Amino acid sequence: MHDARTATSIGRWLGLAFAVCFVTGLISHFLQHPPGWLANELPSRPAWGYRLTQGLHVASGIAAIPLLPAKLWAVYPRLFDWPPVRSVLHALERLSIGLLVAGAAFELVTGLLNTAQWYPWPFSFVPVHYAVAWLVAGALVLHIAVKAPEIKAHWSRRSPGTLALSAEDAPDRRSLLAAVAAAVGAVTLTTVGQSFTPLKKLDLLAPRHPDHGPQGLPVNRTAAAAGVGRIPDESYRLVVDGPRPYTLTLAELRGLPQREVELPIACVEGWSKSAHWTGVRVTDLLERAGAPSHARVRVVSLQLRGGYRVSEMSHEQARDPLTLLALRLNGEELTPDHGYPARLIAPNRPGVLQTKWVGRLEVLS
Ligand SMILES: Nc1nc2c(c(=O)[nH]1)N[C@H]1C(S)=C(S)[C@@H](COP(=O)(O)O)O[C@H]1N2
Ligand SMILES: [Mo]
Repeated sequence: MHDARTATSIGRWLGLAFAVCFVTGLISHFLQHPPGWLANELPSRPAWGYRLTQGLHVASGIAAIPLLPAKLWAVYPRLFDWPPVRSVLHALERLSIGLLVAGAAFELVTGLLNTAQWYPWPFSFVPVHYAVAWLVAGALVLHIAVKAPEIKAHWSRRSPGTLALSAEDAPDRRSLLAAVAAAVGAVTLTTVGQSFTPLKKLDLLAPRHPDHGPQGLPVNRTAAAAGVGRIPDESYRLVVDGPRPYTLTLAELRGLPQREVELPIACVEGWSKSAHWTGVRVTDLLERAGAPSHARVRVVSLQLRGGYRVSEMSHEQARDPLTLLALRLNGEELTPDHGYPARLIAPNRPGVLQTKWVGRLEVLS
């Protein structure tokens, strides 16, 4: 069970999980933290784009959690190879494996704790998780390149390298691989329901259930936690700041043409759910302020403190007919926890950028 065939069998599943996790993580990351040159170019379609990339990111990361220890267990006797280093090149290769193992374990642990919104470390999660992802990707490509001849020799059961093994080893390996597959299946089936809602009945282990929350939708930060409480109707104002700035009362906002859209909230922590939203098209509000069609837009919450009180939209996201300043959710007025009296809902955006308790739209030049 500690031979190259076992390592190859588990390794290719682990490699696939890491590849999916890396690519979807990059897409999700750029949708949440675009570099300057990309900030006004983010696409608003497909509307479910972020829901898919972040759902796959979290699911592939969770699937990798049983795969990584299984792979390490299959190869650990090699840690004690003698002599420990045969050449400078060999030393460098072993060093890169050390980096790969430490980085991979770090990504899976920090990612998993992030899904539970638990940050028991002094550093900022996003930049560190992102930087280490590149390190792991580089070390993994190097590892696959170095091991390519061995991987090739043991790719299939009928590969020449595999045939040389004694027949009585086969049942042990089959049991091990079956156990690993069962573990991956179990952790996947009991968590994907947090975003893949057809399987929500099986969602037993994910921190969130897509149905649990006011108006049938989970809440990450409640109004109380954000320190906004219930905003009184009489004092609420929406300020639209552009070439022709104006202010609307809640009654005026409710008097504007209302649209209904179906869009998901997809939280970076892994849960997502589609909902029906009713409100005023942001593009109509911007048009009235005389905003140029190519302008970026900043959305500012009435929340006074906290990282997610402000978000920005590319012109395409701001002008998409699906993008609403929503007043209603699933046929009812928003509850305070969902952003009463008005919150942003836009296609292909991370949940953290779907700003609640919106008080201001700013047209950026
Ligand atoms: N002003 C403000 N808006 C916010 C947040 C926040 O902390 N403050 N949290 C965001 C996060 S992380 C998510 S996932 C969504 C969740 O929306 P919901 O609570 O209505 O489901 O709101 C977003 N909007
Ligand atoms: Mo979120």
